[in-house]
Amino acid sequence: MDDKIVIIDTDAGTDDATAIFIALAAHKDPNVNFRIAGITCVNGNTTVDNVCTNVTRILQTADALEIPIFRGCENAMSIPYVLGEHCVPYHGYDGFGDVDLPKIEPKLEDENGVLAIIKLAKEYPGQVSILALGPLTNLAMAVRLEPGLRKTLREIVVMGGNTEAVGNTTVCGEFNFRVDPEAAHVTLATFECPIVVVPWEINKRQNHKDFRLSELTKIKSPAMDLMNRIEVHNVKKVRWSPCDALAAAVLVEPKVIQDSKVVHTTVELFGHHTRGQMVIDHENLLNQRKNAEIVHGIDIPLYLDIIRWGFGGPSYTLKNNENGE
Ligand SMILES: [Ca+2]
Repeated sequence: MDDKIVIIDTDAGTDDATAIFIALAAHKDPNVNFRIAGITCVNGNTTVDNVCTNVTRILQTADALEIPIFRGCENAMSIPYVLGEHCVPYHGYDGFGDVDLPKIEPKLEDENGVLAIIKLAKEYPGQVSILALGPLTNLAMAVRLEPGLRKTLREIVVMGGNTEAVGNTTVCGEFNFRVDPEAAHVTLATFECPIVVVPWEINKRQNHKDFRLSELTKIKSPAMDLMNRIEVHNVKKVRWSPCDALAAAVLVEPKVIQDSKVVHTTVELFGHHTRGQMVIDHENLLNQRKNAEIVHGIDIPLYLDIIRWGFGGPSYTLKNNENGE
């Protein structure tokens, strides 16, 4: 099979960092058919400029600065999302925990991230998988600029949306969808490739804080050193379940999905309380195209093996082979 060519679209974010380290492990592992062609940055957890710096820092840490980084959209397609006045962003104002890190300059390509998605999709027709870890502004803008894109991607794996109307940003809004509901709507309605959605609720049901503190913290690797610094506040919180990491694991190793359902889904744009909520046609009442596979259950031991591997632990592929899989 042809290589899986991957574009990571990110609003990094400490959980994006975990996801990107998993993708980088796949990129570097000769046993995994996975190559990162570029990383596009988008406004979300922090400003797009901070995201560009954070992604540069991740690639520098992984000695992978040959992967091109593109600056994408600096705001939502329609109405900018403003965090409540007294709210501190979950990943800190700079996305990386507001800790004291050495100053670095972002290493960016000249091209905008939206145009880079279009260009790479044309360069590798039918081969490009998108790992979407932030608000979907870049993707939606790309398909509006180049409608042919809706048929030329291999797949999109999205961290975002919700299945039970559980919000983490507003009462009914998951962060990535709520920051740019129009972009989430366009993405789900327009792209015709398989779309896998890893919703908020599946992350909310997990807590791997003990694993994080007792196992991951002790791994000696540049990636883990960086995570131990930028997650210094997040690991003190009640739960540790890095949402974006699960989307990365799903893209790298689809066997991590144990339960999923293919449905028609869309996004509420006009509700006072429900703007940005993902709406699933459970009973097929709209009789519309089933446009997304929603992940409901995962193989947790395999997922944790993949996270370990992302930070320099043993390859999860070797363990699977030992098990005769
Ligand atoms: Ca993210």
